[in-house]
Amino acid sequence: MLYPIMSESRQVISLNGVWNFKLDENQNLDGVGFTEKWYEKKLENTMNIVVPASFNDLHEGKEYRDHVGWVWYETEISVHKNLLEERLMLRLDAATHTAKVYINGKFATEHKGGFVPFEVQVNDFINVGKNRITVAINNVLDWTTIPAGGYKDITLPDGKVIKIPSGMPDFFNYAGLQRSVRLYTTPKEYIKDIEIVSQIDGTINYNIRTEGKGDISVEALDESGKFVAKGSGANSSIKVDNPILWQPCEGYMYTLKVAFGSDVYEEPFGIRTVEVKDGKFLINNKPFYFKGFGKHEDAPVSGRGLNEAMYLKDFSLMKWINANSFRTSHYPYSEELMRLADKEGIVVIDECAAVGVHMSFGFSLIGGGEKINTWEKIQTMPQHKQAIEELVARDKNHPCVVMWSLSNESATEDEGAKEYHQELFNLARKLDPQKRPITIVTHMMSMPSNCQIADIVDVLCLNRYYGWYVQSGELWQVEAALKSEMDGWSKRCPNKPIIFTEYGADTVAGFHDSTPVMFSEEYQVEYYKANHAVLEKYPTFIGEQPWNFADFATSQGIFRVQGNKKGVFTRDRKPKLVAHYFKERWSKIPNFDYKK
Ligand code: GCB
Repeated sequence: MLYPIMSESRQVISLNGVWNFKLDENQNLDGVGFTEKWYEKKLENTMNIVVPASFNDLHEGKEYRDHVGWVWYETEISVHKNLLEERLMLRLDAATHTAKVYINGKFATEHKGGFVPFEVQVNDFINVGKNRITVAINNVLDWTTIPAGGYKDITLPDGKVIKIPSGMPDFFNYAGLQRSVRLYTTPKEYIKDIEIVSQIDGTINYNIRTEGKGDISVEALDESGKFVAKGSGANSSIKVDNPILWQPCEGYMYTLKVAFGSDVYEEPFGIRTVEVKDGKFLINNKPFYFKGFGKHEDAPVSGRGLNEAMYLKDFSLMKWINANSFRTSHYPYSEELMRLADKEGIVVIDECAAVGVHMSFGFSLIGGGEKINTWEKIQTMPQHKQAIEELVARDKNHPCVVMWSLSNESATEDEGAKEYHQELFNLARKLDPQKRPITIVTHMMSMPSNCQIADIVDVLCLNRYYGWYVQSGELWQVEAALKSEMDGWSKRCPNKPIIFTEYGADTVAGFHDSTPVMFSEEYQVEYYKANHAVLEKYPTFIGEQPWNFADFATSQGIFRVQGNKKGVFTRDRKPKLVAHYFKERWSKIPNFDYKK
């Protein structure tokens, strides 16, 4: 799906700003707004809300912040007649997690999946003059959604049964219109989609899909806007002489300017290749070492909402600490962030929103709850496939994306995991024009002895907490336990690259101790040293992404102190002691050829 841009043939109109907002009945998963048809007229008794942002932290009170179920957004716009002479689209960059859109009281579209854009042509809904757009959004996750999660029934003293979340992923369930809402126009005959695949000799293969009849011509421009190559036809190739490659930390970007009839669209692209070969992860044919983080889209006040200043700050801190990469744990991040990563040369493992696809995580981890074979019960497959289709459709041309992650910590230790994930792997491989490597990130109970998906993936991405959730406070035990697992992988998958996509220790900024004890800043440093002492010895260990870049909001629980505190930075982006350790460590690890 093309990102909305202005060009000589296209207009973009932002609908961001202050909207009207109303909670539907808390914990009534059906909501009363539909039975009472709130969308038919202007919403009553509303509060102000800002789009884009998560709604949760913008007003006070538990009933508001922890609202479960439907919420209603509404805005009124006035439209000039010229707009309706073009093809007019309404695009919502993210509505988390399920949305129904009404225009002037009429149902226009709906979408399930809270982290990717969707759009609808609105010429038949919009009038010249005043119009009302109403969006109902539901934040409920269950065993059919991606992310997945559970609910349990609670009976109140008055006999009323309500649902409360149970077994949700470890990040606060921020929701709402978290990214931009826009109208945009195209000519009636228009460019639908562009696929770009580059080779490092400067060959650019492209494939352009259009609606209507007309000739297609393309021009490649360099970063200064200078013309460097041209071609024609829908499916062809051009050659850029002496190309400047897209490199980690040097994100050189070209533009493919496509003209079709009266429509013009400009798609940014980089020239680079990625491949997994002989136990190495090659970028432009050179062995790359991942230094970076698992992240979240998370910030005070705006929650998971679009926050471009924070994106730039985070990338600046990543450069300061000598990092080169991150994973979009645990859902696709905003298009603006991905475009910035392209320009900044930050390498991205792009994860679809499949987190929580495990129906007895507690049982597997500590023997708590019931043992359920996830793959016999869970119904996420249709949504999971849609999530992969939408992710690849959105992000396929980004040079920053070097690998797809199809899920985080699903029940990969259970029988059936291989069949479930093989289908998704085949789908992603088929859809991606660049045929990037693909991974499935596994948790601590998915070991060399029982992991069902290790043979499918191109890279083993492991989330491991030796010295935290196991060997807690006993760092001297880390060596033996970690070595035993790593030796297991060397035996089972001798030539497969391994990245630690998560490892970390909760650390409350300002807690210090002369003897490093858990939660102190000193313990966090010692924790990483103990892990690195083992990992460094393995030639196929090709990347380290501590969990997490920054402290982040979670739901409440006895394991969380106002959120997850495993950040290398605090939530307001101040370095903890360990940040200085990583800055020093990573200054000595080059992007390329670290592991020969
Ligand atoms: C994990 C999860 C991540 C959690 C983290 C933790 O394995 O992938 O979402 O936040 O552990 O801190 O427990």
